[in-house]
Amino acid sequence: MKIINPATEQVVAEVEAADAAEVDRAVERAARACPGWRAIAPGDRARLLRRFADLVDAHAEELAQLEIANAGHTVGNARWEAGNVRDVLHFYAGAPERHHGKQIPVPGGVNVTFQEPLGVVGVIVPWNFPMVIMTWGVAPALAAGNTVIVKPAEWTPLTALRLAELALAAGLPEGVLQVLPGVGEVAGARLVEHPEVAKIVFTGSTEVGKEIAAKAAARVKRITLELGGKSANIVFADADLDKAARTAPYAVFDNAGQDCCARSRILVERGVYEEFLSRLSQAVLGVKVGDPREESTEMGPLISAEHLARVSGFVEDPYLQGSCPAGPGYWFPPTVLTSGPGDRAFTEEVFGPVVSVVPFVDEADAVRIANDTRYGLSGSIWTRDTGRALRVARAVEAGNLSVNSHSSVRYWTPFGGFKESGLGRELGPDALSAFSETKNVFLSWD
Ligand code: TXE
Repeated sequence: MKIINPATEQVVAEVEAADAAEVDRAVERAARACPGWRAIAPGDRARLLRRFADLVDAHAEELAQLEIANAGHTVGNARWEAGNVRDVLHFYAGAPERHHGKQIPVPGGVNVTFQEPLGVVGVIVPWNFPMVIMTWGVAPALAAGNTVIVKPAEWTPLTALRLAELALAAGLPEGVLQVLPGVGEVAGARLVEHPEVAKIVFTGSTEVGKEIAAKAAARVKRITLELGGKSANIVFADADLDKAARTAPYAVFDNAGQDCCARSRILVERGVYEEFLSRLSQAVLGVKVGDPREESTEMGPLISAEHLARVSGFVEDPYLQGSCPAGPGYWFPPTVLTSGPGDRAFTEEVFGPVVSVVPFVDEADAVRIANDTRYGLSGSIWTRDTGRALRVARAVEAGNLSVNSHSSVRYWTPFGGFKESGLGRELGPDALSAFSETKNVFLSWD
């Protein structure tokens, strides 16, 4: 597979694609490594994960530069991502000594529960946040005593491969963490179908997610799914309009809109719609799009020529467009649309720097529009009325909401979607239970 820098269209590496037989061999290695990994004393497993995190920290700039060259991320984003990988590894390194069972008194004895690892876990990763999304699956899976095979996205295997090297350098035993670049329909599909793979963690499109869920159901295989989104950013008339308008572009144009949490529908209370639109337009025209290596750049390119064509297909009659480089590179300008539910861009996940802005009448109308989607991943609510903020937050069908803010991700809190945005939760302490089975043992004293 040719790995292309999306900002320059230059080939940065060539990576071999694993076929089904190679996946089978990796699963065999992972299964062989399982008993040894789970037998390591919890404190020692924790130490190995901490050492892995420390090595990520020591190589943070290298990882960030690799992500910039491979995924076109801005330098600010890429550095945040390397830091997030370190933090997530440290967070779950605290788990092996704490993730254990209970004792439950029962007549005639006691029941004790154990948190048993599942075995081999497959983590299928998309191209939008390659090293971060990989780690959200890998860290809790390893901490809970599983071995892991990662299938990175076709476009973006480089940081995943480097992380696997760092894991080995940290002392993780051979076979505990493997990275297998390959094509989704070949390597990814084989991981999903392999009988020895106990669980699949998948982040990607809702369509492939449904296919994986159906295949996994046939074997009652465990799954965690993080799928698409079409999140609403709801702005009430009493909000700090200046801040809401200034920050709205970053809630959707960050990572060039290739973000499942992108607030790609802005709903504005009718009385302040025109004023908001004018302030938003100024903010959008100010977004600096260009060389992702420059510190001042706020938005980089799209991932590929195919994706650029797909995003362009959504935009017919823009209200406003910012500027972007002409090429080479897969550039698309920050774009504002004012067309509503009749427009495909308002209902489908564009996954590009395109935002639709529409007015609403009252609170009930805002909630109705926000929920009128098959997705339910995230969203924002802007108001100075705390009661209303809470009412709307409870009424919006989404897994991650923020009030007077656009942030969605903190690694010690749960992350995941309602409806077709996914199944299960990642991050936070509860993610560990998605990587273990509870075993209940009765000890008789008679
Ligand atoms: O995703 P795919 P694509 C959405 C977004 C984007 C669209 C398409 O709207 O425009 O999906 O992106 C692997 N069995 N999101 O085509 O195909 C594939 O190799 C097993 C939202 O890149 O779902 C890659 O590693 N695996 C999203 C991963 O699945 C398969 C992030 C994702 O690829 C497979 C990315 C198969 N049959 C895209 N087919 C988010 N939630 O953030 C593909 N893969």
